[in-house]
Amino acid sequence: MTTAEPALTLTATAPVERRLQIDGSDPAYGDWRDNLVRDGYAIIKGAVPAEKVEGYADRMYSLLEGFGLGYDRNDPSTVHPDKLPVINEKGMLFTYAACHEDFVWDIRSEPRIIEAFEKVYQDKDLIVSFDAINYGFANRTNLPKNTPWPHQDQDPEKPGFRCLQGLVNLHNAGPKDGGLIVCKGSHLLSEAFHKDMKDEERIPAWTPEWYGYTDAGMKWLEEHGCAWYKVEAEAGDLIVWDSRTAHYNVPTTSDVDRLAIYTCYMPVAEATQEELLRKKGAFDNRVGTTHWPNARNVGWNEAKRNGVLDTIQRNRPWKEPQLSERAFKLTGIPYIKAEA
Ligand SMILES: O=C(O)CCC(=O)C(=O)O
Ligand SMILES: [Fe+2]
Repeated sequence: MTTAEPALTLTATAPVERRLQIDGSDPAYGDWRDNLVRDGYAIIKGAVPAEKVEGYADRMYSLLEGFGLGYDRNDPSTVHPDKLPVINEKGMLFTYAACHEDFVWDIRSEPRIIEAFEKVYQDKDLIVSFDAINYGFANRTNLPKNTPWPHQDQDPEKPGFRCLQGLVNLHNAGPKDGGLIVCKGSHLLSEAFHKDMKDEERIPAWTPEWYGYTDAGMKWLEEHGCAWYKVEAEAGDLIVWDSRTAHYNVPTTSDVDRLAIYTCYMPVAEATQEELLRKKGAFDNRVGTTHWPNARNVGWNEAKRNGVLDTIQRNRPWKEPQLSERAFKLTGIPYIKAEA
């Protein structure tokens, strides 16, 4: 009796994709992930569809005009603190529940943005940060100076690639336009940097997930061959960077306002139940977080102008968001386990 040999079939299998490690062990992907691994940042073109970008920019301007303080997007002389809600010198609008405005949530829910983060983490169960939004006005005559604030958004005690940050530009960001500036390659040197600098005096940080570079730190980066690049991107592009990458933002020197929405996601599996509960509290109260989606730190809505309560106070967004099922998952709320 003869037994038939099983037919040998060769099936081509795609390489198993795994979470990016950004430690020299990642395979080449032939896409923007290779740039992220090498440079510490990358650009994902057209993450917001071109036909939607202008509408988002319009809603972002309308939010400011809707405060009724006199700001008018078509009149540069109205770029004045008296005519605007409280926005800091770096362009951040933190309070007035602005981080939960409907257009901000609509951008956070854009499928191509979410997909970029799914690709990096190889995980579809993600949570999103409730970040500030950024107005980098062109006419800065009446605004305080935005001086360099080089930093990384990660605790030096916790090395390795832990969090991917992102932002979407709603206007083009050319060489003269304001926006993100990064120290290329500094992510891979972060561990060595902190070993060398551990005894140096630190710039005070309000969260452990932040480290500010001193003059000595900047010199170290330069001596180790890291150069600073102003990231150029078009309206609708998503810029992502490793939290370890040294960065800050620069004011515009052109006549184009910078309009940016921060979009940072991480796997819900990397957040504790306690963090998810705190995040739910932040959502319910319509307050913000940092770039870290796990809501280790949450913000507040009370706006203060020169140390005193602003005449305008908002605890709910001007326009409440309508969350899709996907967007609601990004709040982390559906992942909270019922108490036993
Ligand atoms: O506005 C930017 O481009 C960067 C903002 C930033 O680095 C931060 O808020 O930590
Ligand atoms: Fe940052």
